[in-house]
Amino acid sequence: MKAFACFGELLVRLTTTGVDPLYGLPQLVPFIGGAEANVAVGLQRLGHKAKMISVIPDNDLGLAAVQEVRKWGVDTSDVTTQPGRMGLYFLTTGAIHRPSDILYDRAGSAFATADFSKLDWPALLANASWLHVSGVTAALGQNCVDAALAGMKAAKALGVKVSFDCNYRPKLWEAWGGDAPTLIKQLMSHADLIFGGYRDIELVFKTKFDGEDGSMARNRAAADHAFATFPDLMRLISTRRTQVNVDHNRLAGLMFTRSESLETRTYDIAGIIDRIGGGDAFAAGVLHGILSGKTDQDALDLGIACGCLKHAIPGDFSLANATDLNAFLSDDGFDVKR
Ligand code: KDG
Repeated sequence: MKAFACFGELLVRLTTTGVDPLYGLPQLVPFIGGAEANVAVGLQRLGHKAKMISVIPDNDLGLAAVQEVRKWGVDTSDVTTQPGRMGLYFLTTGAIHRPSDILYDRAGSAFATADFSKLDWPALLANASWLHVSGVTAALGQNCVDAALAGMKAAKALGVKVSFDCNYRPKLWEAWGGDAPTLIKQLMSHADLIFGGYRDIELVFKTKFDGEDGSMARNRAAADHAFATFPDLMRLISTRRTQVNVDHNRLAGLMFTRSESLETRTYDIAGIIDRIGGGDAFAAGVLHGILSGKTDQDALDLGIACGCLKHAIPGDFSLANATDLNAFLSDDGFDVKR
C-alpha cells in the first residue's frame, strides 16, 4: 500500500482545565497536534498508511510529539531533528458565552526556521499516493510556502495526488505579515482536491461562499469560479457550520465536482468535548472514502461522520475507526455496545 504523505509542523498544545482563562493560571493538559499530523493520524486510524514529513527540535518535546504520532502507527521516518524550539499553542477552553481562544507560541520553531531547500521531494514521495499540505504551514513564513510549493510541484510531476486544506489562521498570517490571499491561491493552483471553509473561499476569490446559510446555488457559482481558475482541480470540499453555542454546533458537508453539487444531512452536535481538529477529522474521513474507492457522496458522509465524532474526544487527533463511522452513519443508537 502506498503512503498518504502529510507535510507540516507538529505542535504541543497546552489546554486549560476548568473554567479559568490563562491569566487565572489553570492547570494545563498537553496534547500533540498540527493540522497535517491530525489528518495523518485520522487516516491511519481508518486503515490507511500515513506518513509525516516534518522537522522537530532535538529535545524532549520534539521526542514527545513524534512518539505520540508514531503511537498511532504513522510512519515518522521522514521527520528529522534540528536544534531549536518546539511550536506550542495554548487553548483556553470556552465556557457558556466565552468562546475558546488560541494563543500561539510558535514563532522561531525548529519547523518554521528549517532550511527546506535541501528536501529531496522525489525521494520523499517515491512511495506515496497523495501529498497533503495545509495553509497553516504556509502561514509560518516564506521558507514554508516555498517548501509546500516544491512538494506539491514534485507530487504533480510524479503523478502523486495533492490535497490542500486552506486552514486560514489569521493570527499566524498577521504575525508573519504574509499575503494570505495570494499565497493560498498559489498553493491551491497545484491541488487536485481543496478543502476550504467559507472564510477561505471568500478570502481567495472575493466571492460569497455561503458555508453558513446554505445557499447551494451561490456555492455552486463560487465552486465554478474555482474550477475555471484551477484546471487541475477535481473537488472543492467544505463544511456548513452553524455555531449554536460554545458547546453546540450544526454541521454538514459540501462537495463540488465539475459536474455535481453534493451535501450531507445536517448533524446537531451538542455537548462538544473538544472542537479542535474537527476540520482535519472531516478531511481524513473524506480522504478515507476517496482512497477506499467510495462514491463522492459516501466519502462526504464519511467525512462528516468523522468530523462530528472528533467533537466527542479530547485532543487534536481524530481517533475514530471505520466501525465508529459506520455506526454513526447507520444511526445505531446510544445503548452500550456489549
Ligand atoms: O486544525 C487543528 C489545528 O489547528 C491544530 O491541531 C493546531 O495546527 C494547528 C494550528 O496551527 O492551528
